[in-house]
Amino acid sequence: MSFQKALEEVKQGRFMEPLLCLDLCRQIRKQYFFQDSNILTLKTPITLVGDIHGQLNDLLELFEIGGYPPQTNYLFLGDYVDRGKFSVETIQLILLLKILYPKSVQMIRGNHESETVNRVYGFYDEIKVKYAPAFSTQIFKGLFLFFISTILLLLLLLLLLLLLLLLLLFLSYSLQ
Ligand SMILES: [Mn+2]
Repeated sequence: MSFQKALEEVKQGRFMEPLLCLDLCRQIRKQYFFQDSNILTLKTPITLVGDIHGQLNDLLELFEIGGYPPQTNYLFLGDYVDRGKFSVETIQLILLLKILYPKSVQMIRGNHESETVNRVYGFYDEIKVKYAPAFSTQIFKGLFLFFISTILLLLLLLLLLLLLLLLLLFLSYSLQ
């Protein structure tokens, strides 16, 4: 099944087949999240959307009113999942739109795009209900691994700062 067809399915409230979902995660990760800059330069007009929290019907209504990408450009501010009952469909819908219309869909990470938070607020349990055990962990990790590049970059930056600090300390000692 193509991503275009999957988009129509998810719009009807049917979550993606596991293998197609994993493929989507892989492609998103490869094409965007490891290459996108940490600072996004965006053009107006752009519609900002925050805190969908698994409310698929609200997201669909929002697109009905505001127009689907690529007709309208969107910046999603994170917190796609948890609390609502359709977190899986919500994140899949947004990721499908991202892969199909990359220039019209930008995403940043909210505090609910995190494994520990998801284990408490519903996303983790929702995936376990919707996908067989053989897939659930992979899908859970897949749907969020793309956000990890930001964390890795931050860690790398911290490490560099630490090294610089050590170097300065070393220099100041050796100059005395
Ligand atoms: Mn929130």
